[in-house]
Amino acid sequence: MVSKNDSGKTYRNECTGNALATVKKHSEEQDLTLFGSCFCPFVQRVWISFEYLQIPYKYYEVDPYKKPKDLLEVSPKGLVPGLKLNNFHPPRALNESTVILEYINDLAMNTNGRSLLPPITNPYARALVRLQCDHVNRSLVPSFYRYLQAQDSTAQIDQGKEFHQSIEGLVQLLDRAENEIVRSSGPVSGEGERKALAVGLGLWIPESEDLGLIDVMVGPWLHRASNVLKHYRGFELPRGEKFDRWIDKLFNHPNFASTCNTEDLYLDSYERYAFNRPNTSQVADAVNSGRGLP
Ligand SMILES: N[C@@H](CCC(=O)N[C@@H](CS)C(=O)NCC(=O)O)C(=O)O
Repeated sequence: MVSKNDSGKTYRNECTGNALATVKKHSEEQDLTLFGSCFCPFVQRVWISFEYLQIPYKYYEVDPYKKPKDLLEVSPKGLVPGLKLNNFHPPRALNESTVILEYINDLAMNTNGRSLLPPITNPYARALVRLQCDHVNRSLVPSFYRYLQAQDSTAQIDQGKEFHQSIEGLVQLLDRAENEIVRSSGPVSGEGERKALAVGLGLWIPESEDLGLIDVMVGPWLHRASNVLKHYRGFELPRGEKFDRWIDKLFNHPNFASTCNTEDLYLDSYERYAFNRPNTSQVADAVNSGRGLP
């Protein structure tokens, strides 16, 4: 068990590293404004997708714990991400990372044809991806916070196992989609056809170099598992040739990497979770009281 001292650090409110360079490139007014916070994995989901889908946006850093008025106008609970739609008069807004994700994916499909999902002509493939995303939202994400907030060593061991199992559960769903969509559709004429079948299934598929919805849904937590959980809980991601290759492709994908901060920002920002300081966040409060995440 890794034991570190609580040095009283608080969350950061300015991006660093690659993420800062991306913020600077997206500081001009646009039809869409992404209200984000540098440390937030829910924001990162949406941010990666904006980059991948090549939709113009402005990134606007806000402090969701201070609940500024402009954030509350776009996100009723004052949670990030929020999305402001400036081309309506008066402007409209959306919140909830998963809803914003589907919205900008629809926008992209209608404007430049890009998409994070399998084609609409393959409803079963799309449903399998949504099953993976459902698992991430209902199992993997809550389990990440329970593990990070667990204080005594028995609870940390139990929650660590649960988090690990949750990742294994995702791997099973990734394998299922690969087998049912890419491998078992009868003889394929070649590499090109296999690539076509893999569209929207994401980087898990060895033939694919394109991000899929599942990659952006889960990537931010796997990344924080590799730095925050490793630092505060001594956690190691599962190993194996296929898993390692997926993680490597994901973390090094240009659209993923361009939204990542330097590691110190994550370690500082998550110290309050690791020591389960009271009133750390609505997410932390929900975990402590056994309620569903906000
Ligand atoms: N269900 C929301 C969760 C978003 C969320 O929890 N964001 C955190 C930052 S990582 C937040 O805004 N916290 C502010 C608070 O706890 O008051 C989503 O998917 O967008």
